[in-house]
Amino acid sequence: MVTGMDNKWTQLWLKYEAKKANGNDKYFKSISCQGFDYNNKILKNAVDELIKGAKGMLGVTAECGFTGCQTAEESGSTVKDSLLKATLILEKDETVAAEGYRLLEKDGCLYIKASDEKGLLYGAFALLRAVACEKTVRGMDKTVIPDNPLRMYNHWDNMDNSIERGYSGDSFFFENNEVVVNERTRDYARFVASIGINGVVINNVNVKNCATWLITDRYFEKVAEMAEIFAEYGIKFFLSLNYAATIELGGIDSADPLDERVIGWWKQKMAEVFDRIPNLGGFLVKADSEGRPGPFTYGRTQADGANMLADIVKPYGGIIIWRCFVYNCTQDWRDYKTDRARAGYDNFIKMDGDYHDNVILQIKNGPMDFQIREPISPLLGGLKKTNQMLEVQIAQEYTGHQIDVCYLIPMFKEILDFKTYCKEGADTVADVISGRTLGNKNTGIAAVCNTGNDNNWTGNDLAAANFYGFGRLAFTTALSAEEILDEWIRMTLSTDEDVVGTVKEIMLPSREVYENYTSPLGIGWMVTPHTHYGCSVDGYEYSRWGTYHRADHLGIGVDRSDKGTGYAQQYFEPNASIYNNIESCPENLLLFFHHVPYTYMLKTGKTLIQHIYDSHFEGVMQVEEMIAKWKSLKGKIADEVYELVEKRFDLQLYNAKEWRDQVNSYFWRKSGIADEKKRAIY
Ligand code: GCV
Repeated sequence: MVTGMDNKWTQLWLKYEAKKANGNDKYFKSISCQGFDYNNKILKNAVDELIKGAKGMLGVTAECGFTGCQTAEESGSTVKDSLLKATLILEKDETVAAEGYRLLEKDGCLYIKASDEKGLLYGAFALLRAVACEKTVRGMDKTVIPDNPLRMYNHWDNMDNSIERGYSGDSFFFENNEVVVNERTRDYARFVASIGINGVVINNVNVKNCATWLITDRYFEKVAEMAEIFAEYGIKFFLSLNYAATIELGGIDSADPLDERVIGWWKQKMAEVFDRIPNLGGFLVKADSEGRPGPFTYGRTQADGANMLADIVKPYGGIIIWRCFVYNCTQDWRDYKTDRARAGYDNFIKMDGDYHDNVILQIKNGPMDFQIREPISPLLGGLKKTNQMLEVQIAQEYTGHQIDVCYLIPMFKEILDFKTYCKEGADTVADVISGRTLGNKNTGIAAVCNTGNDNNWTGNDLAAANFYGFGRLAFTTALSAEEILDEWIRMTLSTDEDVVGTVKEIMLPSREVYENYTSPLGIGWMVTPHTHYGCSVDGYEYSRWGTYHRADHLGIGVDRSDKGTGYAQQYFEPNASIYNNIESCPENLLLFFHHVPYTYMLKTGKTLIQHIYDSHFEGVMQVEEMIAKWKSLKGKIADEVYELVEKRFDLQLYNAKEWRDQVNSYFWRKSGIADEKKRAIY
């Protein structure tokens, strides 16, 4: 376990190891700055990073002559001198949009131009990325403006230092019910700032026990210290809030959002909190969900709850991010009418337009819960007058626990590209969450993060591609999953073309591979209850969670058409009709929307049952191929990484075989239909 200053963790993609210069070294000889306040901490951090990167990657000791910079005293030169001889110029340029940057090479000088310090920091990291990827900066003229206003990581860390759905060790934010601030905090901030993250929630949305007290004197000092470090990297600090704090902290017998006592308590509390934690961006709230308290208890709406808090934090510039993961988690499995998939939309759509300006509804990508494949939540774009944020999960809760390799950026691309048909010309999910659809500013994207205090941060070294990739994609939605992966490999593993190519071959299709050996055609689940790793076909079939596959001896799937639960009708046309009709429904979502006979003929010319058998055999074969590819890299990447990943691959193969054999045997036994290819099924 990492404690105090025990600096053992890796530097991920900011290793700053020696690189081929390709002419880049000459630009890093001396750095100057024009138009920015030299004492600004973000600027200072940008410069420190440039100096460190130039030294490590290019062997150049950058001279830097302006105040606020680490080497100012050493160099002893004046600002004026430094401007004359500078090769790298950080320049204020009001024409560059907020948080954006322009990298420009001109007359032998390189400029990082930005209108604010955050943009400058992102520009510095972009330049270092180019150097790390051994791309020449000569002739460069590139302007990049972030697509999404809010780009956040949500951590589900608990104060006892466990992490809900964490697969990379324990929390580095908390230990023994205390807030931990050390060098690792700073490194975390550097990493996430380097990929453009500008907001972080440090504690679990299930706010219990000591975490409720994070908004009290008990923790203010440490929390403010952490928030200050984040601020120095352009990151707004957020906390998850216990909706029932009035009861648990305030001694009031209610959390009714319309009760004057409740409102009064929160007013006083927020004045205190924003005073003590100046860099606080606001709060994330999980209410009326999975046992968490909320306004429903008092017969109030979600809007009543969110607006009450939002109005109170507004004077401090705060926002309330309100999660839409509200559903009946005590369902009777015999009940075919209640459909968990419907719940988000049903609970939130009727109050569209009622949410105040500084409320953002945070919506999981699918209507269920981060399955390997599910449709896009119809709330995204369905809400026409409400600020929306997309929530995805890079913690691999249902996608292999960072044991199995599952590069998720292709899935996130699919989600962002989905056409909701909410507004002509600006109707993709990317449009909605960037603010292009509604012209609003309080929008964005958040991921449930996959980090912990393991030395390599993400348990499996390859899972760091998701940690890296989410930020890159959140900043620039148009980047392809391959471009992002390419960068990450070159910055983290090696710039050797063979390594780059082979790792891409392993990772790019890994989501489909995982899908092949787990639950078929969008039906989801079939996982071991509670842990959510490994196969258990009926694990949740007779439970209260609303997550059923409804397999019988004739077929499988949930009828969510107009003849079933009607979920398909929550979409705009033509999506509603496309999903409603078994013939037009995308086949990879077939079992999500329809109850389908095993003998149903798919467009591939295979029956459904044969598809299930084939995809499961194929999935295991693909894992075997991935492993062979990985083994070909021995000696070409760091031994430590090679070996750790190799061990995880052994576990993945075991897992894949269990899934294959359990799923195939289950459906063979249910259907009585043999595999055409007569392979081993039990
Ligand atoms: C933080 C799922 C997970 C829970 C998680 C919840 C949520 O149900 O299994 O661990 O709780 O989603 O997103 O709030």
